[in-house]
Formats: sequence, C-alpha cells, structure tokens
Amino acid sequence: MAKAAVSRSRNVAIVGPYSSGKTTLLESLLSVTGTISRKGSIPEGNTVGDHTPEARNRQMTVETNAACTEYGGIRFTFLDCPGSIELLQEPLHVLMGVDAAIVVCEPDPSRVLTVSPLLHFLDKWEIPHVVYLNKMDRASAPFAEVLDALRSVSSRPLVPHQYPIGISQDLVGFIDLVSEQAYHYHAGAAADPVPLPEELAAEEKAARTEMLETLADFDDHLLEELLEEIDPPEDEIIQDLKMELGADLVVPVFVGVASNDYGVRPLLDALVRETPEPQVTAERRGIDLKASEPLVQILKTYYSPQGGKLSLARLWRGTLKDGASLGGDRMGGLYSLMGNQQQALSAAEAGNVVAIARLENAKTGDTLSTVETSQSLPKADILPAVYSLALTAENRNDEVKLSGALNKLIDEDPALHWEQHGDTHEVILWGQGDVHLKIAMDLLRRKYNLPMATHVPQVAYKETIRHAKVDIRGRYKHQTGGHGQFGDIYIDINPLPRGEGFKFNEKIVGGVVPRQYIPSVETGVREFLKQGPLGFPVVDVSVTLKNGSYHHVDSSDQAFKQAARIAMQTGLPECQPTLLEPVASLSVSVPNRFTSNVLTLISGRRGQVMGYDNKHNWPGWDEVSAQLPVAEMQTLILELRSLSMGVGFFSWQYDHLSAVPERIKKKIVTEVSNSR
Ligand SMILES: Nc1nc2c(ncn2[C@@H]2O[C@H](COP(=O)(O)OP(=O)(O)OP(=O)(O)O)[C@@H](O)[C@H]2O)c(=O)[nH]1
Ligand SMILES: [Mg+2]
Repeated sequence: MAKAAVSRSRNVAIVGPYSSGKTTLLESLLSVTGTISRKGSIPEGNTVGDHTPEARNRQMTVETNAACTEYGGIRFTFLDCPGSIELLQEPLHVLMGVDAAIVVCEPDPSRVLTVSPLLHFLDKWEIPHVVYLNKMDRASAPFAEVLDALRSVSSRPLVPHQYPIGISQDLVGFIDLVSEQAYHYHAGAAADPVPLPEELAAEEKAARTEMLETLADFDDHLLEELLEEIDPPEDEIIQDLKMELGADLVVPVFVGVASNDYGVRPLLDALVRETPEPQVTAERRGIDLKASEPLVQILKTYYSPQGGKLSLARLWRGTLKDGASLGGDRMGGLYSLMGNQQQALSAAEAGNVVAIARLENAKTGDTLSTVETSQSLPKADILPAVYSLALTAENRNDEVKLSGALNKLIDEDPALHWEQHGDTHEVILWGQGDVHLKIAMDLLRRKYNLPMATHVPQVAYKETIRHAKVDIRGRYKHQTGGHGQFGDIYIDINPLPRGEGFKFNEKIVGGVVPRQYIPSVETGVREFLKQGPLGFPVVDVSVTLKNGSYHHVDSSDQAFKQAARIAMQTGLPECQPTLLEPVASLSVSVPNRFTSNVLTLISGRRGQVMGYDNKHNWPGWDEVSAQLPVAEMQTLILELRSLSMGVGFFSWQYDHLSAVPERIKKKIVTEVSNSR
C-alpha cells in the first residue's frame, strides 16, 4: 500500500461560476502532468471528474471531484467544485481545507459579477486565490477590460501575472510578466518561447508595471527599487508573489484555454512556486503545530449504498494511520481519490487531503482527532434554505424508508434539509433551488431506489374569527337500543388577539355540567378547531363553557364531546371566519444596482419593504428588509436570481399570521375544498 507524500503537498480547490471550465481544467491538469494518458472532455462525457450519472446527464458538476497528481516535485490534490449557485455550499466547505484556490472565470466583463459571492467568501477567510481566465479563445472583450471588470468585484487588488497575445480566435500565446518572456501555445504540448511581439511592448510594460506597483504596496524594498527605477530581480518578484498571495493580499491573474491545455503548465509552475505550504496554511488557521495528535477536518461527505460512507478530510496536523479511531469511530480505510477511483493508503501526513471510510458520526465541517479534543476549527456557515418542494413516494410502501435516505442525502449535502410539516403533514425538502432539489430526487431514485413525486408545498393557512357569539347551544341526544346518549351545553366564542392561540374557560355553577364531563367538552372543541368552516385550523379563539344540563344515566364523555362539536359547528360560522396566512420576514442581499428591481419584486408579491441599507462588509451590495406572505415565497429565489445575474440571495424566518385579502381568500378556499 502506498503512503501519501509526507511533505511538499498542496491542496488546491478549483472554484468559479457555473460552466466556466473547472472540470475541463482538472482534466487538463491531470493530462499535462501525465496522471491520465487519455484526456476526456465534457461533451464526450468521459472526464475524471463528473463521473456520476447525475453529473454526466446534466453536463455539470453536482459534487466535488477530488484528484491527485504530481508536478514539479509537489503532490497536488485538486478539488474541483460545482459552480452552480444552487450548489454553492459545496465549495464553501471545501475551501475551508485548502492551501489555495483557482477561481476559474470566463473573460466576459458582463458576467464577472457571478464570481462575487465566491470572492467574498475567499476574502472573508483570507484564502489565497488566483484567477484563471479560461475560454480566452472566446473572450468577448480585451484583456484590460476584463481585468477592470474583475477589479470591480474583488476587494483584493488583482495582479496580472500574464498578458495574452492575440484575442479570441486569434489568441496565440501569452507573455509571462515576471520574466517578460513571450510564448506561443501548442495544443497537447508545452508552449514555445518566442520573441516578445513589438506591437505589444507598451501594453506589456504597462501590465508589468501595474503588477510590480501592486506588489510594492506590501513590500517597501520593492517600492524603493521602483522609485529608483531599478528593475527588480525575478526571484524577488516571485518571493513577493508567494508572500502576498499566501496572505491573501493580492490576486494573481492567469489566462488560458483549458480545453486545449493552453496556459495550464504555466499555471502549475506558478502553483508550485507561489502557493503556500500546508504548514503555512495550518498556522494561518491558528493550529498548534507543536502538538502531535492528528487533527482532521471533514470537507465533504460521500455516501454510496455499496461502499458506505466516505469522508473527504484535510489532515491539519500529525500522522494518521489506517485503522485509527477518529472522533470515536474506527476508520474503515484510508484512500487518496482520483475521481471515482480510490487508492488505499497505509497512512497520511499533515497537509494531505484524504478520504476516510466509515466515520459514521462525522459531519461535513467537523474537527476530529484520535484523542479527545475540544478544538473545533471554523466551518462554513450553512446557507439558508430558500426553496422547497413537497415529496410523496411513488410507491406507498417506500414512505418508511424515506427519512433514513433523506438523512443520508443531507449528510452528503448540508445545504438540504427536510421536515414533516406540523399542519399540512407534508414531507418538505428544502434547498437552494429547483436544480438542487431535482438532483436530490435523482439521487433518491438511483442510490436508494426511492422514486419520488414532487409538488409545490401547501401553505399552512389558518383561520380565525372577527366577532364574538354568545350563548350557543350544543345539544346531543341519541337513543339506541339500551340506554341513550345525552349532553347539553351553552358556550360563548370570542376572538383573541393574534398569536394567543386557543383558550378554554368554564364558568359552570351548581354542577349543571358535572366536573368529569368538562374535559370532554374541551376535547370536542379542540377537535373541531383542527378544521374550521373555511377548511383550516382555527387559532386565536377562546371558548367559554357557561351552562348546560345532563342526564344521570345517558350522559357520557362521548355525548358531551358531540355536544361541543355541535355548538362549535353552529356558532363559529357566525363569528365572521377570516383566513390567515403565514408571513415571513426577509432579508434580501443584492448588488446595489439591482436594489430597485428587488423593491418592485417584493411589492409585486404583496410584500412590504421595511427598509434597505448598505450590506455590512459587502461593498457595493444592499440588504433589503421586507415582510412577505409565505405563499409568495415559493419562486422568489428564482426571480431574484434572474434579476441579479444569479447572485442575489435571501434569508428568512417565519414572522406572523396576517389576514388574507378578500379577493385572494375566495380562490384559496375554493382550491382547498376542491382538493379535498
Ligand atoms: N471554448 C472553450 N470551451 C471550454 C473551455 N473550457 C471548457 N469549455 C467548455 O465549457 C463547458 C463547461 O465546461 P466544464 O468544464 O464542465 O465547466 P465547469 O466549470 O466544470 O462547470 P460546472 O462544474 O457545472 O460549474 C464544456 O462544454 C466545455 O467543453 C475553453 O477553454 N474554451
Ligand atoms: Mg465542473
């Protein structure tokens, strides 16, 4: 069995907006480093990454692909993450365990905004990252314009590391701005050094000066050299790049065409030279490297019905031997991953990212050790759920298996969560959007043999009353064969203030309703309130039992329960029943150029805007607070994304019940009575 390389390893996440070419870049990285002999492509569906049917069928990454390779004496573990905004949780967890990230973007100024949620997260956690501008064969604007657009969404200064030669289909190569050496690309081979094109000399100089001046902002020595017009030596520039990238002070920018392997070797060369060593990352995370007990953090959980649970983990400290116990679970195998292939390891060293089998209790984000530890490394927040569907098993007998399978799905993907709704009794799956939940449905079917039908969840409407009604009689008298049934009561029904629920009082004097039957009256009332005259649970009502009569042989609990039902059935419809709907309080975040569209969206959905302000720590973003009926929230995230280039998001919580406007009430009541 192999042992993972002890030192000189780097763990690099490949992240970026949807379809920017991340999985293609991973394939190219594995190909140019000789790890795979036959390079696959996304259209052909034969890449190392995206090997599951859910990914292949959609031609998109649906969960992180891990793959290892060696280059320049460094063992790289690349973690290729999904780009879809609905699958954003996945990269966030993975990024917490890497030494650096490659942010893969398309060179299209009109779309750079799509990268901003990721950049925000990277800078919040000070995770070193470079930008790889992919698809330069299809650039829609000159390099300088793309850089300017990127600058507008990055809180860290960008440092051009390369300058492209040619644009779009005329792209032929690049200039390395550190060495000022020009190269021509060759598909399937390393780029050739060529003389620097004269016509680009001025642009190259400008870009290089920009790089050096930005680096000098964090290095006085370099600044002095620039002021004295001394050309700094290459070594010094590389040292600065390494130091400033490692501290997330600058963001170096590379160019390329991953599908042709263009710019991939130079990117690797820079990763070898300039990304921080694993121990530097560990120190940055505040990990005490003097201690020797292994410290592990789970970055991703995989689950397969045949293979069981597999936890992708970063070993921050110590040596981990196969068979050790972690967090109380004995591990059942230690592996390095290569897409869907696993290579068994006997041990792993600090700095490795490995897959560990059968850590049954470990959750993504958890910190574990072989000894008891109270240390808990920071983990990515769970994104608030914004979209839901109700599930019903296509085969009724499957319903019992559903909760176990859903819990495993959530283990794999913490951005999902499920509940059985207390009022509607529906099983509701919550997540980030329609695609996210459709993928979950595909997984339920394939992995757990649980085909599911989905529908829009019911809104948990309630009803209440506007007016009081007093002295309502409920009299139940029934004669069958032997002795009969008799119960007779008078009640008052009163509205209560919103949120008070239900209150039952009794004012019986002289034993006209014997003590032992009073609880049955209350039970009868409560049962009736489960479905009021409009068809929904009744709230904010008080019922007072005032008077009644009984029969010493025929009265019973059952008879008084019936009497209560009759009284409620008679009285409640006369109290002006009103339909109530749940209203959520919402906090919507968008780049401020979309704020006015958000205000229109909310008021168009019967919402009320409470105010808006700059979003704290998100330059250029606003946060809008609002109240919105839950009935209007179902597709809110889809519209919000479509008006904000996919980046807008919101968090919400249930706030209160509010009366449904008359014109909508009729429609809802008819719909519900038709469906029953
Ligand atoms: N023209 C061109 N097409 C590319 C390039 N790189 C990737 N593609 C194509 O872009 C599409 C998306 O590529 P992927 O590698 O799946 O992109 P991704 O970023 O992994 O996508 P997600 O993981 O789903 O976000 C595929 O059709 C690729 O063949 C490139 O450099 N140039
Ligand atoms: Mg991908």
